[in-house]
Amino acid sequence: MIGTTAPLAVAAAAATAAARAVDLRQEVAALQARAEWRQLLADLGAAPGGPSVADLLQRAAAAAAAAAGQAEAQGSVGGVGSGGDAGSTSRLAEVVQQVAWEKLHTGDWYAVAVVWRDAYAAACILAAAAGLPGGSGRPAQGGIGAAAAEEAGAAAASSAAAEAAALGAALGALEGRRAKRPRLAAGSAEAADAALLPPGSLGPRGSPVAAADLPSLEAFWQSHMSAETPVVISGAMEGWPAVRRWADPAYLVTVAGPRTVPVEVGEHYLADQWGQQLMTLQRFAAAAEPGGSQQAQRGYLAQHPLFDQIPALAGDIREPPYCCLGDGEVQSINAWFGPAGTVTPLHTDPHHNLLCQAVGRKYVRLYSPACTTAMYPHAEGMHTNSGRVDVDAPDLERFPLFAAARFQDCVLEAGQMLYIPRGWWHYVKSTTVSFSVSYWWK
Ligand SMILES: O=C(O)CCC(=O)C(=O)O
Repeated sequence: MIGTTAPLAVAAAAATAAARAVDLRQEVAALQARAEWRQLLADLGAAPGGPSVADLLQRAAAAAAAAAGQAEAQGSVGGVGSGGDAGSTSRLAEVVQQVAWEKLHTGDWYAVAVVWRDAYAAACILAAAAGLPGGSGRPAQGGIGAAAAEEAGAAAASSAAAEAAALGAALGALEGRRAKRPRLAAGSAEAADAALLPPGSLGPRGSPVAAADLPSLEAFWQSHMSAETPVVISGAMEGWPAVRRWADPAYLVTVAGPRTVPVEVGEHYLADQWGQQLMTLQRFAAAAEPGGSQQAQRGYLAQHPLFDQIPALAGDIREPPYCCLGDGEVQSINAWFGPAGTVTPLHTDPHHNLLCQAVGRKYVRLYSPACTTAMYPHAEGMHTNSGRVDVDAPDLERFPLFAAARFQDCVLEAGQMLYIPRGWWHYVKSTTVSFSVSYWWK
């Protein structure tokens, strides 16, 4: 009960908290009555490691309901967050969160049972309920009376301010990361690569490919896959051991040095004097280093299903979750490994593509399907999906429409992946030793 000398605002806050406690008790009771809740407990009961988690969830929900009952009876500003039951709710919910989190982050994402997502969500709801009204997940100080009410109010306000400050700092950091780089900044890695870039690259004739930091599946679907627009995705290769391991040629040699791989030799696959050679990965990796013979010959281990051939290397890569969209059927996973200067000429593919950069940098230029005429595709033969224009030295007398075609371009860095929508024309040139992995899916 609130003391009669309590200021009106504090009395109002206490009344609001008590009303929230009533709401919450009803919410928790409703949660427990729902068919989904029962289903969740049943599914957990059948999942490996799930029965004890089902038990913890039930106890957390019961403690939340009891705490809401106490708070309602006391008219406490602590809401569900006051008293021992709130503490139990929060501790039990935290354990469930931790167990579910472990399950969600172990193994391949698609192999994790859906029940662990639901268990995690339910635990978050209960943990949030335990922390009302501060929302910190910890029981708020408080009880009866103006002083306690004021203290609770001040604590909530300062915790809210701290949360806002932390959020502001996080957003600031994100904005900083997203800040647009000047195109070809002097002294940058891009500037160092500039000698290798085809004319017009990263300049006003093109525009930068959109960038996104670890977009959600929904955002990726809405803004890129269904909209058929390319995007450079950062932050989605954090779990790839390849990014760290493959930068060291000695690692590749240790894992797969004696294995024989097909290497394309020549300017690119449309050029005269182009051919293929078989050699060991060890020999190719050594010669692909700067100044090595493969750089001079433009040797390229290109579009090769290396991970079927050498499963030990497949353990270093992770299928991007975005590949589950659409029909969600990955058609092929290919390796692209070579020295600086390898070229894949303008072409289109009938698949969605995520080109994942594990090592080094690549320049990529993209033209939408609307530009097909300006790409001057080969009319017949094996290469009707390839353009006749040489992007490095375009013959504008023969191919005049090419000059006006608008494009998007980027330099893909290690740890980034580029989404190339189905049917988009792309030209790719490595500007350093480079190792990429492409995922093609329907
Ligand atoms: O990385 C490359 O050289 C070409 C990649 C490509 O064309 C593709 O993934 O479709």
